Amino acid sequence: MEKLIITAALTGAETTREQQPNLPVTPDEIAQAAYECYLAGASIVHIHARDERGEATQDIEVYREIFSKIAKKCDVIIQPSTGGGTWHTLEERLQPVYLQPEMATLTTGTCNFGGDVFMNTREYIEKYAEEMLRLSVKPEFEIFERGMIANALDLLKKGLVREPLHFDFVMGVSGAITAEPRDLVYLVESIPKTATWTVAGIGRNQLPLALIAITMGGHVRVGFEDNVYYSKGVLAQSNAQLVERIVRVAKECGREIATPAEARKILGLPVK
Ligand code: KMH
Ligand code: ZN
Repeated sequence: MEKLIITAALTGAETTREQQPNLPVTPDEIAQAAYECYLAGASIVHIHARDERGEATQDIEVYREIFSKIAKKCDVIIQPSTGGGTWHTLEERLQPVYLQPEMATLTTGTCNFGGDVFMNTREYIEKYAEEMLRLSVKPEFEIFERGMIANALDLLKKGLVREPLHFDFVMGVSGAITAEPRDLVYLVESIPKTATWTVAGIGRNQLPLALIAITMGGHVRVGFEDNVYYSKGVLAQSNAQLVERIVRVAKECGREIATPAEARKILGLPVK
């Protein structure tokens, strides 16, 4: 099996300091959390920016500051969100792509998201893909429902994305796909054999799905965006603590951990 790519989703748009007092929010805190996760074994950091009030923002200048602070500390792959929060406009959400990060997320369909709707129209899905192609930013398809895979493959048919494709299965969001093992198998069997995939289980689904991915040959995303707990009722101390646990378990299963350079190779990213 290829080495394990661990993504740390550090902040998210929805998680609050009330839910997780150690949530990194300022550019300095996010950069420090990224560095700690890199030291622990993460090769990708998934970034959502926050403004001075701690609210999610897609402001390009805040992303610029975060990227520059992370890059000064380490060579981890920086992957901003184009999902933002459900309340951001589709134009706002695209902003971090113009900083030409190595990767960015791309959700290829609309779904319910708790009490909200996470809107991704076909027009904008294609626009996001076109801009990422033009700026050499590799998309990570955020798959909240099976139909989103079909839309991603449609982008491939239209020449708007290049192989190898990379998918992140986000499982257990209220209103979208559930997080049963059979759901994960179904998603994995629905993508091309040449594609890579990672799984982000929401809340208590994070660890069980990560364990399945480790043994199936997939990759793993953990972090406060998706889950603030270490175990039932016990808050995690940091994003890095969640990464460290995956590293320990993966090694026990005989799965080595990818460095950022090795992750670039696995994902088909240009070597830095
Ligand atoms: N916050 C969610 C509505 C992404 O980062 O690309 C969307 C999200 C996906 O978090
Ligand atoms: Zn996200």
